[in-house]
Amino acid sequence: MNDSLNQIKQQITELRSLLEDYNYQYYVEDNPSVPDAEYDRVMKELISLEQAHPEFQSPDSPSQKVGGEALSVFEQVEHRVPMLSLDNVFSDDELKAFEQRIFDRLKNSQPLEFSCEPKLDGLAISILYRDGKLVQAATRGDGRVGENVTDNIKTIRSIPLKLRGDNYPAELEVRGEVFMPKAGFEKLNVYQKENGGKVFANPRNAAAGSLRQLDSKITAARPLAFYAYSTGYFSPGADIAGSHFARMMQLKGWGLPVCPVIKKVTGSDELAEYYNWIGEQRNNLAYEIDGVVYKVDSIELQETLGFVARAPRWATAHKFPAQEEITKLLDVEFQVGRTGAITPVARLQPVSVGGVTVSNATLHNADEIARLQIKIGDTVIIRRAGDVIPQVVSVVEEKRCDAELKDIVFPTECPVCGSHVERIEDEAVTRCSGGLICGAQLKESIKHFASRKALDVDGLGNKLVEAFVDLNLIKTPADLFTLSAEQIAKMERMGPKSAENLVNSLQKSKQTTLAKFLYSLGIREVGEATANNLALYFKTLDAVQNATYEQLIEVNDVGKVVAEHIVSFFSEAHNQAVIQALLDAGIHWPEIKAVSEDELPLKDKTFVLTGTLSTMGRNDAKAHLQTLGAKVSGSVSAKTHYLVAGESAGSKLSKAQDLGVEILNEDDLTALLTEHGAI
Ligand code: D41
Repeated sequence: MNDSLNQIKQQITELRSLLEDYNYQYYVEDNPSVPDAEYDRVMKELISLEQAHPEFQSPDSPSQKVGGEALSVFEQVEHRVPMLSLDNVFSDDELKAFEQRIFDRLKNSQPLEFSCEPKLDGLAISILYRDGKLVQAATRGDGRVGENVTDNIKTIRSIPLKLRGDNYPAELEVRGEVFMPKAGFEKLNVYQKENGGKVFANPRNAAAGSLRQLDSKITAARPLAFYAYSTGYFSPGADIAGSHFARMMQLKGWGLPVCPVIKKVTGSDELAEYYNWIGEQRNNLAYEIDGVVYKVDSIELQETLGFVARAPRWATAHKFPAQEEITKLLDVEFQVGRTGAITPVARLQPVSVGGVTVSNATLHNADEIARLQIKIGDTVIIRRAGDVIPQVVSVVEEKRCDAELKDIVFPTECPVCGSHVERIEDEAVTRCSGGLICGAQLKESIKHFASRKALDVDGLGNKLVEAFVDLNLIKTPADLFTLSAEQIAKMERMGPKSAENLVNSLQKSKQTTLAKFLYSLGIREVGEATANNLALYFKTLDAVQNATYEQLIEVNDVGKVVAEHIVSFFSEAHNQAVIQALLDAGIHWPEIKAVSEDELPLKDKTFVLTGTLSTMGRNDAKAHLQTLGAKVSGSVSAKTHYLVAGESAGSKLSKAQDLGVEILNEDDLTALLTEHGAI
């Protein structure tokens, strides 16, 4: 064999062994070491090499056997009807091609009916009902043989032990996905962390790990759920629908949970519409999904189309772009925030994650670095979710090359100002002790001071603030008001007109409210709502400045920690000096009229908040309501006057409906708060 052929053979062997490792970690250990996208890429590379060199093809290559082996500790179950796998499409073009292949095989290109549903990120199981009773449940395994997990499946609350009605087949196999809703997953991980248990990387792993417990009591304590998505074997002659959608509705009638956003559509344009529709709702769904699934609705056509390898020709998954990727950690830099918190930031080899190029990720703090056991030079998995800063999920140990690694050393001095750093016991955060001497803290404080919810200085961008500080033109927020139009006009990208505008908006910002002024000072843990409460309670700046710890904890929403931060802020001479300078510069606000408790507009009204509020946090909403005199309670009772129901509201909403409590949505709440001047 010549050298280059030898090299290819070697490459194939390496790819196979890599995939075998990945498969083992994914299927047997429930602990994937690489993202799906990386697995797919290696598999694609192997398949293309094997196709180009059939002489190296082998029956035991992972390309021939996509799936895992059943664990020997569970009894094995052979599926009477194999559990098929699903092909994927990733683009509209691939979707069109999927539809075209169906037209070609059917020799007919009339628009087809499809049944569509989300692709849940859980694990597939098959449940056998005999005479309406649940008698066996098995994991998919490799599609032919799975594991007997009957005892565990029986513990899942949404899975009925007996079917409803009486027209179900004598024997019926129901197939579907076991998954862990997001909220349950978060709770489980908090519990696991507190109790020294295993923390799961994602809801899929948590679901798989929970189902594969030898002790079903453990499974019973896990928040698992189930949606049916097809049928397997059923008794011949059974009265079962000839359309997938209708069949799902039959299952629903027999008591099985079916995903509520299942929909029947016609033609591939409507498939794409469904994909976009679900994509928009993705973040609001109670469970994790990684795409949608399209199935030709007519069972007769499904049978005509049949399957290739082990995937049906009549169905496909349309995946969302990957949210996890693999890349390299090039370096770690340390950023200093407004309160001095030092955050390690990972500098990454740029990589596209779901269409967005990511080159930085947060490493949070020293504990996180220790937990990840990460070093500079490591290959890492990063995750991007919505608009939040990307995270480093884990290190890919297999790709570690010791010679290239460098330890991450947390600084003992502030990287910006050189002041010593402190880490308070029991706190994860390391802080620079420099206060406003530290350029980084100063820049962030001034940005905060001028931000929209604080003094709202129009036309003062972040870059401009940084340049002012770097040029030593400002050393405190009060110095902003000493800047002349001539000085500003000399700055980069500024001219006489924009300089004049900035001077005007600085002048305008001097007219404010006590609440905004308190918020603008950037006292630790004093957010917008707390500042509002402080202003309403004390009414004057003097009173807030002189408030004792005991007085402060009387204020709604002010706890021990916040009270301590407030006292300590005002006891610092340099903070007092800045406040005086700001007042001297002309910052002022209207006097707050003394309103007696009796006059508060929501006095004697009890509110309960539930679900997710998108424009303000529940804490802020609570504080705003309290400033208007309302009581905010945690549970719904006959004494509740209003329930504010955000997105994904659950049992509190149904209880309130049962009790006839008035329900407000987020818009109603905003209108109410605006009407009474709370926001
Ligand atoms: O939600 C899912 N993960 C899901 C998986 C679904 N909604 N439908 C599915 N339909 C099928 C066929 C078309 C074969 C009945 C599936 C899967 N299969 C599947 N899950 C794991 C392997 C295959």
